[in-house]
Amino acid sequence: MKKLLSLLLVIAMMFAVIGCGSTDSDDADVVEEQEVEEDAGSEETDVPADTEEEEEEAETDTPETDGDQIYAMITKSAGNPYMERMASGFEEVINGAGYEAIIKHPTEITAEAQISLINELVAQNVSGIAVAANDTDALQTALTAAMDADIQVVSLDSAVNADSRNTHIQQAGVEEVAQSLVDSVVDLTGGSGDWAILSATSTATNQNAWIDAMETILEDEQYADLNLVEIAYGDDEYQKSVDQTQALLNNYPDLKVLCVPTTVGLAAAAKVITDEGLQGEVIVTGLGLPSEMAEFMGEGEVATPYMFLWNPIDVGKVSAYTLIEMVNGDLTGSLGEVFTAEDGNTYEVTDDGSGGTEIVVGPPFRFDATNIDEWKDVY
Ligand code: RAM
Repeated sequence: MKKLLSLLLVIAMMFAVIGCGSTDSDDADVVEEQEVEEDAGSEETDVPADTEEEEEEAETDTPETDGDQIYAMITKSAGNPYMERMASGFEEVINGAGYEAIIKHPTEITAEAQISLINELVAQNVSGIAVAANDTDALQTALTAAMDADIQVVSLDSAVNADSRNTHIQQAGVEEVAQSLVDSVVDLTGGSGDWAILSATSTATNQNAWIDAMETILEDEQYADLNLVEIAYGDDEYQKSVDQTQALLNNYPDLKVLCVPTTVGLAAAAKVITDEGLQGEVIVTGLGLPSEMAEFMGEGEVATPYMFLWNPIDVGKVSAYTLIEMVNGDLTGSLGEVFTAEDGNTYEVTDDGSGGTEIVVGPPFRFDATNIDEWKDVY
């Protein structure tokens, strides 16, 4: 009987101990969750974990071990073949390195659409985000939250401001692009007369940077006879760009050249000129995708005798190489850093001229009747 009593006592004590233990750990979990939530809401970037336990928990929660890294690209909008080429380069590099790539094409070409996608990706705890921005400043809160959550962020093609990213992947030097476009306008107008610009959206960082740089170049006395009649916006929508081209033709009967620094706009404008049989009278040039523009180029009187671009697939690839280096802790995006990517090329982080850094992919390339057939199947 005595034996039975002491056995019951031992069992009762064991239950008491287990019970206390579980209560303690439940309480601890609640505290930890509260602390984690507070950290997520705080403005600080690098909040170190308070205890070893928390550090371990943070490590298990982030998918940043080899093999399960997720990299995302947010393009400007759906249905733009240039953006699709850029995304394909990104995917190729990320998948080739054994990681998962997510491509998000916003249904609308707006900052708002991009903000909800960024928020989703932060909730998903991806390792890196590359974004072609629809607005320079509007994505700042969302992207800062991403960086605070240890997600590496780069912009590509169209930049966000320096505080909203680690670096920017710049397709080609802004001044070089602007000078190529101004030289084309001078050449194709003969140096004087009416010309217009058909751009993408009025908030696109890249188009605005090219146009600003063109306007600065045009202040020079030597361009005094050129008359820029209007800057119109087709919002990188094909039909809107067609409509804007037709409006410019109606409003400016002496228009000699239409300069279009967007691939969507250039294809639309060249189609209008061709359909209306205006080749040789109104010339369209700018930045175009060879695959979309080949039918409007070539020998003789064509809508577009020549145009410029760079390889959008490479722009996507370089953004992927850059993010991988950053996620693996080998690059921060600071001025002067250099890295050699899987493609064997060496990339340098340079000054972007507006308080941040950038990596320039290459120079703008000229397409004309002599080479368009070679390139139309490439991109
Ligand atoms: C369009 C987009 C893109 C730009 C190219 C040249 O596809 O606006 O951002 O880089 O044109």
